[in-house]
Amino acid sequence: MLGGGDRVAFSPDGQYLAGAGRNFITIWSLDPRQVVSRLSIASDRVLFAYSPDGQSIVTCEGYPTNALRLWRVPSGQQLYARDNVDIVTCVAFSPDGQYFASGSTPVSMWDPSGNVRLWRASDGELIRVSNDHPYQVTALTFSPDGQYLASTGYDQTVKIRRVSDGQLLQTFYTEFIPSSLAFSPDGEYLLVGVPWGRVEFWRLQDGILAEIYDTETNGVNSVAFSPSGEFFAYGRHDCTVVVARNPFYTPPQRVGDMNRDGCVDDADLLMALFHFGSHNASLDMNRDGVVDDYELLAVLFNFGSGC
Ligand SMILES: [Ca+2]
Ligand SMILES: [Ca+2]
Repeated sequence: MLGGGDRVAFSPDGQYLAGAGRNFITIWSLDPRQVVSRLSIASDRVLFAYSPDGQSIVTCEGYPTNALRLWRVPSGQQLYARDNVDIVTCVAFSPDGQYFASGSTPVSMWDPSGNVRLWRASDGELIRVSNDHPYQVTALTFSPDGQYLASTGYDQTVKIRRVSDGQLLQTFYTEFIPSSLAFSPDGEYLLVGVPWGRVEFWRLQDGILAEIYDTETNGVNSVAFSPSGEFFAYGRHDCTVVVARNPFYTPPQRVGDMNRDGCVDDADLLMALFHFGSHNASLDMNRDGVVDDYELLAVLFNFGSGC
């Protein structure tokens, strides 16, 4: 069906499927099942990414053009092209669709121009180039709030830059070459996949390597979190996907659950009563500076919830 395609992706709304083949990307609609458009690519190797609103696709060609193009989809109209962007190895859109970032292999080892590029999606203007990884960039990803861009590569570092001004905020040094990155949905951890047998949790608040998984992790080439953050998953070279519990997941606090045990009951009611009028910040659920009738009513209206 895909004509030798090596990349596929559903549109964010699930209505279309895009598949990369040699010299083209095909867009199919799922209902009715038919080809909607074909994007012509001047290379037999191409990477692509959907914009978050599903209205466009960025494509990154290999040799000889090394071009980057933005397309309107599903119509397949090309909006612009930028040639000679090194050999792009990874591409990602920001969550608001305003930017996309590309990582690449420098044309030469001594090319000092940098290989993490930030582009404005509306017109393809190059906003910034960062010389963060002297060799190939293997992965990059935006934080869920779109404020940060993390990248990694053959130099065995992970760099986190602020998108607004490009300031380098954090550098993590990894023991092996990472293949993949994913921010936790709350933005507090960065998951780093390492093909040589590790999945690492880096805590962003203080830059600590908070957890390492090194069993059943040989050949990790992709990592991801579930949307709630309760689980994480990684894909391995042996075509196995492993799903595991996120050790740092904290469930959202239930309204009225003063002692955070997952159940609103008499213990919470007594806490609301005994601390009525106090300024105990941990019990002040609406953060207005005082434990008062708001907290008491929150317990009463949700009494029995989660029990
Ligand atoms: Ca409780
Ligand atoms: Ca309050």
